[in-house]
Amino acid sequence: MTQRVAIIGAGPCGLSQLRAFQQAEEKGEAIPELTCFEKQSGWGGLWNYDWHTGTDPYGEPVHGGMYRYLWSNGPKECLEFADYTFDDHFKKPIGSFPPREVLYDYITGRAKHGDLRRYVQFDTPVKFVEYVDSTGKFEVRVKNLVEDRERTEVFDYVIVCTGHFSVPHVPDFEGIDRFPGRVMHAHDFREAREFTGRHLLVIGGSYSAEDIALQSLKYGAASVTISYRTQAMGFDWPDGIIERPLLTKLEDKTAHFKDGSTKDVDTIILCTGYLHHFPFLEDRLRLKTHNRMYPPGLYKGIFWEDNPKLMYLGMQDQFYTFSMFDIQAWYARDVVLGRIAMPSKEEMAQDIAKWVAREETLASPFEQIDFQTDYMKELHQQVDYPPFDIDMAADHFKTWEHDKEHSITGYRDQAFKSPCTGTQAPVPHTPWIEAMDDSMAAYLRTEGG
Ligand code: FAD
Ligand code: NA7
Repeated sequence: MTQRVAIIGAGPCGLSQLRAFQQAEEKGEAIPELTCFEKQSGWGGLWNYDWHTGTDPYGEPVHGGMYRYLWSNGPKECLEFADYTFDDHFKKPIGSFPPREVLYDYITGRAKHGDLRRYVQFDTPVKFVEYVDSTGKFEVRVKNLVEDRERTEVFDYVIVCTGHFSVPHVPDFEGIDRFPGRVMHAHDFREAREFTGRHLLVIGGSYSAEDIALQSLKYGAASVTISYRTQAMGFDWPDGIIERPLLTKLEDKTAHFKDGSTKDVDTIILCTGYLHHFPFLEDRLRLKTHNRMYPPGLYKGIFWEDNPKLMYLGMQDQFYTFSMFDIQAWYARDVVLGRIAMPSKEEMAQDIAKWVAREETLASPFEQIDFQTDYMKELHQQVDYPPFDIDMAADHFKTWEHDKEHSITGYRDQAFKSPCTGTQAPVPHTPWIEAMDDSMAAYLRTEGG
């Protein structure tokens, strides 16, 4: 009997998974019946910009947390699909740090090319997944939002591709409940111009804090104070941005920090990360982790140790994104197709323990890059994903780290070489700090063209 595979989510991971199966089919292999459930009306996951905050028109929690004026925060060469390169899609070299719409066009371009839409049921969130021991299958309850109707289907495999950057982590701070201005999480940030002339307090010390602080200043905020818990990002911030240790309390508009300093602010943006949150999975199937490079419990970073017929893609903290999702998807596919045999429980546990132990020794971003590169290589060598120069991609990440140290406002003006095609990206026609228009048309415009 034909096996059935449920893919939950049609973001980059879900689309990678569909593409992986489709590639096997193109090579003449029989593939299982695929059904991808997507809660939104469109695909592309976070890259599918959604102006809503809070709940969507159906009362479902809004998934998207990407905002206007979001330019890629890493070189696009490090996320390139080896089986559908930027040259394949854009037919000309493009810059290394494109805005969101360009990457959305790229991801969905491959999906359209392969007519992957036929597998996707939109407006259909997965509400609950249970594994039935007696049948060895999953019962998946979904809701058709348009018809307001639930139904249950049975699957042999479930692949969770719901991402882990959409349910905000919202810590409490003394006095924040009486703060007389706006308090929001990065997940609800959409339009930096809302804060023109404002004094912002951004709490967090990672990518969201860095980018929201920078772009708020770029679009006219009067000042941005970044408050970190563990470590200052320590970039050479432009005038208008300062870093302070952790917020200890708020008294009216006055923020007090651990070093005794204070600052009056109008708006607070919590860039305090996200929760791995899977309320739609029964407890014994649910990955419980914070954002880390190798969440324990996932063999090869994919297979749920207690029940490897359940898979998770893209659940690690990410340097690599789309290319890593592809490699994971190819590997997951090959296990489903029986091309790769799963080892014994003991071997799985040992393999996970080996990676987790190494993760715990990682002392710098460079070591994290090497770690994720080795992880990618290990999976890549076992699947027929097209070859690409992954060492070049790893070097790009290290150069990018240096570029950021050198100039946090200028790193997006650098240009990298493709590890897939060797194509050298052009330098952008407008420096990022001066580029106000984030449309694809503006970005792809060539001088004089
Ligand atoms: P997502 O993109 O989150 O997609 C998950 C999909 O699953 C969504 O379509 C969602 O609607 C669907 N879904 C969720 N729950 C259900 C359910 N119960 N039933 C059915 N469908 C469901 N990466 C980069 O490479 N470069 C960047 O510049 C970059 N910037 C980022 C900026 C922000 C603000 C954030 C939050 C992330 C950024 N990322 C960036 C990382 C980003 O997470 C990945 O690029 C990528 O989107 C992850 O893909 P995914 O498929 O795992 O998850
Ligand atoms: P990350 O990278 O998971 O970082 C979360 C940040 O939030 C991190 O700096 C944490 O500080 C900080 N945090 C968490 N809890 C607190 C509390 N209680 N107080 C202060 N600070 C806190 O999430 P991001 O949103 O930055 O990035 C996620 C993705 O979005 C990423 O892929 C980007 O591409 C865009 P810590 O350093 O642990 O002390």
